[in-house]
Parts: sequence; C-alpha cells; structure tokens
Amino acid sequence: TTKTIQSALISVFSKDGLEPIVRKLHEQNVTLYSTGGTEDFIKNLGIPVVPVEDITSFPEILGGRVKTLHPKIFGGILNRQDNESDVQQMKEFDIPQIDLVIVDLYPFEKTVASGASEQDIIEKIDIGGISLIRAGAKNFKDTVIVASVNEYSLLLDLITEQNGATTLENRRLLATKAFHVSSHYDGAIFNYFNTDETIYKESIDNGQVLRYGENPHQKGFFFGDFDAMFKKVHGKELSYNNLLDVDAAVNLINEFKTDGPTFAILKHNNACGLASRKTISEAYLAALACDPTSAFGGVLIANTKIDLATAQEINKLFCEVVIAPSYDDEAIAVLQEKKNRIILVQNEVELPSRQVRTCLNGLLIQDRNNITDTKEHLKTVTITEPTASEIEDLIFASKICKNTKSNTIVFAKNGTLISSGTGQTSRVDALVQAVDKAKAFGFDLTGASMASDAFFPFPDCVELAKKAGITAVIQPGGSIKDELSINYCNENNLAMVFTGTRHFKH
Ligand code: 93A
Repeated sequence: TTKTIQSALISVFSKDGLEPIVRKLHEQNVTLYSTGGTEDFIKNLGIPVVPVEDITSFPEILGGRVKTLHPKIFGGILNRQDNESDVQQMKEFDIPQIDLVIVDLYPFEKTVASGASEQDIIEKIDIGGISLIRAGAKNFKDTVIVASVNEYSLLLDLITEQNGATTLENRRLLATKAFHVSSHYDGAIFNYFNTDETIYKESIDNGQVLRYGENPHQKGFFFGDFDAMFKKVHGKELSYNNLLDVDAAVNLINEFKTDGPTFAILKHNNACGLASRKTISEAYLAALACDPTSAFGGVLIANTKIDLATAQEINKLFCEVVIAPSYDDEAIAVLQEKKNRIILVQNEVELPSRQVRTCLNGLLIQDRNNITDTKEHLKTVTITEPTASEIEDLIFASKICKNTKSNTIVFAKNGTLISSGTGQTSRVDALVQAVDKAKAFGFDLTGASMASDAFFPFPDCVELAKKAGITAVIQPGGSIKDELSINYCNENNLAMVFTGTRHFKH
C-alpha cells in the first residue's frame, strides 16, 4: 500500500508556500502538470512543467471557468490501479497517471468578506478545484490529495523524509482533511445563498415543528428520530418542554437499568421522586411520597413493566408523560383514560454518545457523562466506614445527583430519594433547600446518606449535614481544603467516601 509519487497536478490560487514543494518534487523527478497561473509560477522557477492543455488537447475556456474539467485529468486521478479494466482504459485513452493533486481553491469566503459584488462572488465559486479535491480524496487508495496550504508542511515531510513514498494511512488522513476543506467550502457557499429567512424555512422542512418552544411566544422544532427511541401509544403531541423532560427521564433511569424495580418522577428535568422497591407499584408509591406537590404535572418513568396496580395508582395523579419499557394491556387501558396523557414505550436502544447545545453563535459538543459511580470507585477517607446499606444509599444518591442540575445535594435512605437541593448557585443553598424540603414533607434525615455533585471547598456542608442527621457522605473530593471536611467528619463520626469523579450538570 506504500506508493511513490511520480506525477503531480498542481492548481493553486495562492502560490504562497508552493516553491519549496515544487523544487522538492522536481528533485525527485516528479512530472508536474499545471493550470495557467500556476504553470507560469513553476516555469518562472526554471522548473519544467506540462500544461494541462497538453493532456486534454483542449484550451482553457469560458474565461477560466473550464480548465481541468476533462476526462483525461479526472481519469488520471480516479483510476484504480488494482482494477484491470481501469488500467486497460488508461492505455486505451492515453490517460496519464496523476499520483498527487495539490489545490488551493478560489478564495470564496474572502471575496464575500471583502464586500465584492454578487457577480464577483459567484465567479469565485470554484468548480474544477473542488472536483479535483473530491476526486483525489475519493481515490485515496492510489492518490495523494493536498487540499490546503495547511497540509504543505506534512507533504514536504513526506517527500523529504520518505522520498515521496506515502502509506495508505498518510493518504487516508489527507483525504479526511480534504473532505473537511470541501465541506467547509460548500458550507460557506450555502451560507452566502441562504438568508436567515431561508434557513428558517429549511428548519421547518427538516425538523419536526412543535406547537411552540419553551414558551408560547417562541417557535420550536425538534430534529431527531423520536420513533427510534420510543413507541408512542397514546396522548397529545409532545411539547418542547415534554421532550426535554423525557430526555432527562431516560438519562436518569438509565442509571438504574440493572437495579430492581425503580420508578422516577421528574419535574423541570430534575427528579422530585425516585425509589427502588420489590415491585414497581411500591416503587411508584415511594417515589410519589417524596414530593407529591412537585409530582403534579410531572414526567413518570419506570425501569420495568408497568402493571395494572401501578397504572391504577398513576391514574390518580395528573401527569404529562408516562414512560416504561413495557406495560400490561390492562395497565395501558387504565392509563389511556386521560385523553392527553402521553404514554411511551421506551425501546431498548443505547443513548447517544454525544450531547450538543448552542453556545454564543455556535455549538458546544461533549461526550455523554457515562461514568456511573459504583462500589469499586469508592475510597473511604474517614475513620468511620460507611455500613453496607449506607454504601447502597450513597451510590443510589450519587446516581440521582449526577442527573440533577448543579449545584446539587441529594439525600437518600433505603433506596429512596428523600429530598434534593437542585440548581442552586451555592452548594450550601442546595443543602439547606434539601434539608427544608425533607422537613416540609415530614421526613427524618437521621441515618440518611448525602451525595454532592462536586467537592466541598469548605467544611460548612458536612457541618450542616451532621446537624440534619446525615451519617454518610459521597462526593468526588479534590478540593485543596478536603482535609477540613474530612477532619470534621472524623471528629463527628461521619463516614465519607470519595469517588474521584465530578458530576456537574449545567
Ligand atoms: O473555474 S474553475 O472552477 N474551473 C476549473 O476547471 C478549474 N480547475 C482548477 N477553477 C478551476 N481551478 C482552480 O483554479 C483551482 O482550484 C485554483 O484555485 C485555480 C488555479 O488557477 P491558475 O493555476 O490558473 O492560477
């Protein structure tokens, strides 16, 4: 798969940086083919060059619009050297082999930015050059494509250090970069032609039009394949906010895939109830008891089949969406009694590995947070070790914490979310909120476990936790003042474990 460059077609708008490459290629006896301006440039260096017209027997026409667009040029780039009929046709039509293609496209973006007239801009839409790039990149098995000045130094290295020999890996990498150049170039042309209004219409064509966005005065669209993830059995059309809650719900319940029957209730993307029990109906009732006020109008999700008993309980609650991997027929019948209630069957598919959101005038993309804290991740940092049941609760709390808006504090006990403080600007505020909520719903925090999405910069959180009755704490650790919190726990008989993994969610 190693190939040596013996011939090159060079067609560049900017001649900057070309000289050393041309000289090196010449030193290695590479035959050079070129177009008008580039040909002049090479000739002026005193280096022999064959004009493309000599290959095509056709002059450059239409004021330069057609220079390289010819089967003898594209045949030379696109032929497969291991294909007998290609090799035969190359001979039959007297097509010269082209091993290397170097292109620098007409500067479309620069011309737009200069405020040039539409006519000048359109003349700067490169046709032959972009085709050369695509052809060279498509045939990377045999051809080396250099589609940008940025790759000149890599090319120089290849011709200098490897005497013009390239590996398949080299060529594939250059092809990838070339497709990046061509897609960016076409993207720029698209952006020039599309005014805001047309882009908006495009969106409507390609996305699912929602009734409205986050609020009724905002337009909204969904781009995605909802049906790949869910089968909708019943209910009204999903709204923008429903979709966000469903997204939060499936991410949350994903943490409990291998646990026993687990039920979660979410509001505004955060869990306001979650419990694991022997049966799904018990899990539902325990989740609801956590915060029945917030559960009103919530999104409900189960990690196992919803049976009739559970459906009858759910039916007493006004809720927007119910999600489960499956339902008993009688359960569906009961849940369908409310006309608008959305019932979704969650398909067994992996959640996407990347997350995208807008940021300023662009996008942010990141990997999904796919670390779930397990017993193996825990390092006890206090004299007091957490008990076996505390360890279960710490992991349980941490899984909820990870899926709750930062700053977050989660209290849990016996496989039940007791309360949480969510989306607060300080961790202390989150903790105070969680304590107040637990009290408001009549829960006793004695012996409960606490999870924090990030480390404690000061010992104030463990102090407040102790006062509230918490006996075990899970947090990532890593603050320069970790010792202060550890010392307080040691003096006050609290168990604390570090996970080493921060779980911010903004
Ligand atoms: O007008 S084009 O789209 N038609 C062509 O056939 C063609 N072939 C190469 N422009 C074409 N090119 C472009 O010409 C190259 O991409 C490069 O930007 C430029 C080099 O022209 P010259 O060698 O005459 O300076």
